[in-house]
Amino acid sequence: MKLLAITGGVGGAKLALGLSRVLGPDEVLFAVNTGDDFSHLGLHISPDIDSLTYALAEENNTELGWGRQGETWQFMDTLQALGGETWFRLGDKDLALHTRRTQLLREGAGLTAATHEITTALGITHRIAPMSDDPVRTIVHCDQGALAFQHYFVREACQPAVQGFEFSGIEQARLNPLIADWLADCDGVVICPSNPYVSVDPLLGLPGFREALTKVPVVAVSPIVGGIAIKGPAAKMMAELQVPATAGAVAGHYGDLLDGFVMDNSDKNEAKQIKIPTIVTQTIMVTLADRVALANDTIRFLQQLRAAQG
Ligand code: FO1
Repeated sequence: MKLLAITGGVGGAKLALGLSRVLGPDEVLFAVNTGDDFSHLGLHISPDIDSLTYALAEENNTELGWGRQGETWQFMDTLQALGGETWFRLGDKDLALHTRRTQLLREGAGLTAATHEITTALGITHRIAPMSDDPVRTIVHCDQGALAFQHYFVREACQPAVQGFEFSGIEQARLNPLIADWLADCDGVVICPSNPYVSVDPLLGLPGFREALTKVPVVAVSPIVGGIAIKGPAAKMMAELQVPATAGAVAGHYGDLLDGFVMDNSDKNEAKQIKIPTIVTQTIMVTLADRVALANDTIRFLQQLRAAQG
């Protein structure tokens, strides 16, 4: 089974780790959102690439939900003492990764090549494919005006009420050829349990990507369980966009793109109302075994859908 997994943020990275334990590097490619990227302190920061990188390297900081485990914060403490910006926290080891990426980009490497250099150095064998090497930046339109994503998410701590999203640069951005080539001969696509608006929609908005997905079965794993987002502001955003914070509303958001939908056991009563094939299982991932079990459920589901498509 050769799959493309679409992911962004911590929730998606959890399932991605599970998939990486079940499928080898020639069986799954991770397509990652770069709309959260920004330039900060002279560094190119790619948070969703970092979340996935640290998850696959099993270096992720599970307390913070971002960055690296076992961090020290001398850079931040010293920057604070020098009057620098410290609202976006960079651990000392994490800082080295952003510095290395920035240096590679400055030397002319694209984001894909820079990411490959870094993931290889961290012993990761699976490929992480940024959705594009061209810049796409998520702008959050909210009651404070238009905010760059990290200003909304970190500096304002997701407090502003969202009105809509804009992906600046997306019309000119080219879908990563690695992803396009993979899609041309893969067996299915998994949309990991990521925020549909800010982690998945940037990929779906890339010229040609949505069309390329129609050739293979696509399943999405709901990031909403029992009316809440396990991680992050998805449920809050849905409420502010006057969308019910339900798994069914996530399936509706993706519309006719989906061939199947994976929901949590706690939402099984809702499954009946969903018009596309649906499986109900445990989607809350606490342990590595949970991640692997959900990966196996999702793969089996795709295999069934593919067999049914003939
Ligand atoms: N999120 C926070 O809430 N506070 C931070 O200080 C913070 C720092 C940070 C540094 C590197 C990185 O890769 C991610 C970081 N994040 C932080 C998380 C980041 O804002 C989110 O992971 C994504 O943008 C949304 O998934």
